[in-house]
Amino acid sequence: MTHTPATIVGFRDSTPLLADPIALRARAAADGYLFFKQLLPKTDVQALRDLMLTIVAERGWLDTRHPRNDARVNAAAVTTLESWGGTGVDEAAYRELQTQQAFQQFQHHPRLIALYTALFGEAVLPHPRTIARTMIPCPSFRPTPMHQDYIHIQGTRDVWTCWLPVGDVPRALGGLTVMHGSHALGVLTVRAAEGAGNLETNLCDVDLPWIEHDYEMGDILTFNSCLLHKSLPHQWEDTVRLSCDFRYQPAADHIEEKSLIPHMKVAEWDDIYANWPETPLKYYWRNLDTPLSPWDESLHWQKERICN
Ligand SMILES: O=C(O)CCC(=O)C(=O)O
Repeated sequence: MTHTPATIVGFRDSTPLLADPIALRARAAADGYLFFKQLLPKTDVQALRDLMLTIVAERGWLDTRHPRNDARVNAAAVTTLESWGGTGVDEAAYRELQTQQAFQQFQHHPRLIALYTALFGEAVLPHPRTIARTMIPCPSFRPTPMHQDYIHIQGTRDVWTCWLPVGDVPRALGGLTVMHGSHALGVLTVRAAEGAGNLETNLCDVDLPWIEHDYEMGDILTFNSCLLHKSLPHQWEDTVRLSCDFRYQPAADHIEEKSLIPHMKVAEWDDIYANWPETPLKYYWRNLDTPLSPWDESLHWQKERICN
């Protein structure tokens, strides 16, 4: 018999713990995730939203009868759109976003670096592989299945994802939900699935609650790479959901090589940097000498019975 986990609405805000790194790490270790209300200035996130929406608007995917910032879909224009690798847009649109300095440098936001420095208590490596999701509700769209990022990232178990809503993301818009304390279950087996990542965790008889939240622009959720998470159903069929996934780890820990290359190999770094001015952000990780660890392909094979 399978068990249906309970659902809780609303994260506890960890902002007060930023001044107390020991308590911050204790909560992170116990829960597997941390939520920060208004960690980022709204104006900074709005600039990123403007960039992402400009790229989709230029392709005719937004309904021009509404203000661009409302992110309303031009349903007639997206009937044949295929979400490339779970990014929500096609490969060309995703490549254009990935080449933007304003997008790539967002993960170095001083407030994010300060958060992960407090969490790790040592120098931080933001993973060069950055991910954006411009989730356009089109016929081929599928919500992100339940998974652990470790399967896709590997390297050290001390990688934390920053899930950054780029705009308000109420639950009905399909924001991220996490299973409280599930990082303690270890690395679980997977099966093939539709939606970002194309792998879903096999989960049997686990009595841990899912936590959902109505995110406001400026909030961030961060979680350990073994924490189970998924997106909620995208119920607003006329509105795009925008978010980013940035990953962070202690710079001295090992990393799997694919975390150092652009997401989905959408471009080479030289192409991404082609129109940037000179900046230390180019190839920033090469100064850190983070050791490499091998990829374990066997984590992608299903080894257990399927319970859900
Ligand atoms: O935003 C989403 O739908 C998926 C994000 C996610 O699960 C991830 O990047 O690991």
